[in-house]
Amino acid sequence: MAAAVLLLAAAILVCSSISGNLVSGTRSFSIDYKNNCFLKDGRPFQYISGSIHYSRIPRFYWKDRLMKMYMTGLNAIQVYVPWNFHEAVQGIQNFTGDRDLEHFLDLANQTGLLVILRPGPYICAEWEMGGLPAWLLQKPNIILRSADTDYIEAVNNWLAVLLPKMKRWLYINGGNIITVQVENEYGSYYACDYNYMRHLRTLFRLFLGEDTVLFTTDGNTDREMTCGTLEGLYATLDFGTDTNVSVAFKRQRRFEPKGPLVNSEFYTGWLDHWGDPHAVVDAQKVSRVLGEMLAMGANVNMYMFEGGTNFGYWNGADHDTRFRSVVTSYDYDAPLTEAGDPTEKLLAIRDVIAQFMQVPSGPMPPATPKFAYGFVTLRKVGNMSDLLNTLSPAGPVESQYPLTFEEIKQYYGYVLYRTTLPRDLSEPTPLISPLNGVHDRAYVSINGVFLGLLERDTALVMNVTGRQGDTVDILVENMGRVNFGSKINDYKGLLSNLILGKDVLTGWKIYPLDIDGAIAGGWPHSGSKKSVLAPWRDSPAGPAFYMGTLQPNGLSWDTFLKLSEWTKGQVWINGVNLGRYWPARGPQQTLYVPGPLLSTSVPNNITVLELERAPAHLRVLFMDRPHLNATTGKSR
Ligand code: NDJ
Repeated sequence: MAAAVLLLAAAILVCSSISGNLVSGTRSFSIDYKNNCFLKDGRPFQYISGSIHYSRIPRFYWKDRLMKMYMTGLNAIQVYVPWNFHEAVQGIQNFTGDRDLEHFLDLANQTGLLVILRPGPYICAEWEMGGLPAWLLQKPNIILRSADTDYIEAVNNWLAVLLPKMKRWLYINGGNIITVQVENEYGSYYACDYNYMRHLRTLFRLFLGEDTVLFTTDGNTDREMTCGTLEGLYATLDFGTDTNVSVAFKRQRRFEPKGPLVNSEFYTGWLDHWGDPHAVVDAQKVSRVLGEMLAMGANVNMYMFEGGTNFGYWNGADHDTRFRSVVTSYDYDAPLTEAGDPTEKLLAIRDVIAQFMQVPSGPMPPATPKFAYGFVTLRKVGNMSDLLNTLSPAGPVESQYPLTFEEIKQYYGYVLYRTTLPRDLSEPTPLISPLNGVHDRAYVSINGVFLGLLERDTALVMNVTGRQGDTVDILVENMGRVNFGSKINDYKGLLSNLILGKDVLTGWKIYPLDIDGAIAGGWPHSGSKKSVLAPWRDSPAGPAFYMGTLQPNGLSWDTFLKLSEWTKGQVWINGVNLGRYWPARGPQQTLYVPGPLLSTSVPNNITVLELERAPAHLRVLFMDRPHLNATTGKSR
């Protein structure tokens, strides 16, 4: 083992001792296979990089986070491009506002950071469907991440838009992108389709030219490295603090006998799922292993350096033994917190980097100020079932049997399925999802009275009573599509029939719900009269909307929203969807509210969709610190 380390170190020494031969005026970035390193402008170059996802940070804060990364001593950032974030509707791409990728690249450039670009088309990243647009699922048998013709056609169209935009940002063309990743951990996908990878290689070469350094990243096993790598794409791997560094790099050497050592994802922390313990990774371990890799001359990207937030419906999910959705926060226990604040871990990392490179002088930019705005008491707007005229302006789609979200072309959020009871049920009668077809959670009410819920992989039966002809409302929540593994064709809604006693429920009215559209249009705050709800409609149970206002106090500082004793739902402030809350499951207890969202002069509108049960106090609390670890323990 020690010999291996020495050998690797020797290779790097050669690398750093060669003299560069920069042809003046030209910019170059390449791999030096003779001396086992990258060459930038003809000189040996080692990157120390951090992952940051612009899609998880409000644009306003991009510069702040980049500056903190620069001041830690990083010389590069690693960036995913989530396809579905840019092309929500097939054929219409959005690169404006929070999606202005080129502005982000420009800010990084101004800050002095090079870029390792990961344009996918699949990215994993605990992001909805691993970044793939859900409209791909309109082809029911599509084989994602393969040479399937429907998939390839969509990929061709997307990359023909994205990659030409990236070309001028390549370092060799005057920009800051030094390397470009093809696909993402392809070797851990079952398809192992070399034709697909070859096709991507052709596309990337076509749009980015022959001189761009293209690479792949795979998990640290032979199988993954075998299926994920391809000639002409430099093979790198990813691993965390519990991996033996020299053993891992020896594996990379088996696939790339010469060239730079690269850990493309060195895990500084880890992700959280609802219901699991909060993940933490020890700062000392991170700095020790980072130091070990840098001493070998390895190029390292820390995943994540700044995690950010899964705003709206952007969280992904895993499905190994059962479906587990990822929480709203993507804090990741990373060196910069979800709110972009430097941590002890960051300072420890900076100290390690300082042993190898010159870290910029001057103080680390401070944490952005936080404010505890205190309690706001909400009031009920109404039950979901009573608000369909507002929330589903297009009205229902009628169908004998249930249709999926994808079939009615509503890909995210919530859809309401309505039918009637086929017979009197005086005794509690089982409502069953026999094929585990509820994706992912169904909230069941009869005549507006909440009776309970069904949950994918977890609760496939509940009891129902009522009379023939009663209205059955089933609100179905998409909790985020699977982003990793073989189950990424993750259709949402009611995927199969529901059985009530011995009857198959039929004759559905399926209401697509444009909640975000209604809220963006001012609902329920503008023009909403204080409604008087009939007593059974005023029950705290079942899917319902609540509203309130946070009075301006002249500040627009970051804050954290705690919904103590609320059960599960979604929150909007001033029309911005902050994500899901689920304190009952945890571990996340507070939602990050970026300060720039808040008005200093007019009341701030809060809208809550509570899916199960609101507390009697109807209060929410704005605190000056996050609470993400109601439980702790798991680590990686
Ligand atoms: O490349 C992947 C990255 O995008 C590698 N990871 C990361 C974990 O944060 C992230 O998704 C893996 N994800 S291996 C699978 C997680 C299984 C629980």
